[in-house]
Amino acid sequence: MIISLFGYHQAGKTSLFEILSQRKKASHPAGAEARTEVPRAVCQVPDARLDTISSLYPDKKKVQVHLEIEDFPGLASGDISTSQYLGQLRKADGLVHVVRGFKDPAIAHPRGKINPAEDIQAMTEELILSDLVMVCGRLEKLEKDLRKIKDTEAQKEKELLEKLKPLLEGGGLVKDFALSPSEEKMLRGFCFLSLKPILHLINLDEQDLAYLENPGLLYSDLKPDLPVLAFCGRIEKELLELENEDRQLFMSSYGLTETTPGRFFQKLYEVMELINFYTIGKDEVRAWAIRKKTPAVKAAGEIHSDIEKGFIRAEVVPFTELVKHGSWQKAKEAGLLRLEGKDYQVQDGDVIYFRFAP
Ligand SMILES: Nc1nc2c(ncn2[C@@H]2O[C@H](COP(=O)(O)OP(=O)(O)OP(=O)(O)O)[C@@H](O)[C@H]2O)c(=O)[nH]1
Ligand SMILES: [Mg+2]
Repeated sequence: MIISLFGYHQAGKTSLFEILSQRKKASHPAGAEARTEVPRAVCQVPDARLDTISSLYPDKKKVQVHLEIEDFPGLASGDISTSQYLGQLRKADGLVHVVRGFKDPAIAHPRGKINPAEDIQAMTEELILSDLVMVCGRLEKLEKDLRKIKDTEAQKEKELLEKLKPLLEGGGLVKDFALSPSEEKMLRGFCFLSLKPILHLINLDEQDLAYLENPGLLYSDLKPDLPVLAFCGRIEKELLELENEDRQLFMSSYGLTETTPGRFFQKLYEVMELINFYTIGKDEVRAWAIRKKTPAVKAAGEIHSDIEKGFIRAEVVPFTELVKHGSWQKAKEAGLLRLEGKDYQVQDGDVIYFRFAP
């Protein structure tokens, strides 16, 4: 899964990238490549349930969920529709919009003033505009083609885009449009930005650290239903430089109880509607991320396409039962193992063994 960090210039994207990937310095590609290549890092998602399962199987390796994050170069105001990175941004599974909250007068803001709520609104409009440009371009092409040749599929697509266009023109997101499964399939290839899950991360000023848990109190014009999280890039980057004990001291001196990655991934999971299931293999105990409502057969496919193809049954023990009984075997003996079929919707915290015919 790919998560793209993007936003206006100098908002703190690279700082966040380093904090999430726990790198002291992001290794950006050098030379000519630097102009086109977006730095990527693999992040391990902290997971207390996996730690617990792993403690029951100390001989097995613990493997956390890995998510890839990308650090996009900063955008100027109004830049997104023409950005050379637009194509790559469209490939993301989830977007993280990094928004400047810190005040430093030495660092200019591309929109002229520090106002997170306005930045979020402006960026949202930019995402919508980039989708609208695509819709208009495609409609033009379809109209031209349909004048030459009759094509029912193209006609259906045209009708759908004609419904979508006024919504976007009115400032709506593709996400707001109630799409049927067939319409969703028809639009999949567009990779609309305003259809993607998005989390806004406000990079707070050190002075405003007291608002970390509740940035809405500081920025009262933030829409309350927006998925927003605050962090303080400067402080957390300093934390990266410290070893364990000093870290704790430094954190308590600022009254911090948790670092950004834990809070970030929890919120990202909510926004992207992700859940974890677990497997206990011969050599490793592992967490897997899937979207809510994923059927068991597709969850099996996350592990290996052969398991999906040869799927027979999913043996399921919920995390709480596994922990209560101390092992898979004991939970099974207590009659807590369920056999589920292909269409079973995997639940958050399910521990699963997939039976399959190789
Ligand atoms: N005062 C203050 N400065 C910060 C904070 N976070 C980042 N900065 C500074 O802002 C500048 C930009 O930070 P980056 O993390 O590189 O921001 P960016 O969004 O990746 O920047 P571009 O990629 O150039 O768009 C750096 O000089 C940072 O030191 C913060 O929380 N407080
Ligand atoms: Mg950067």
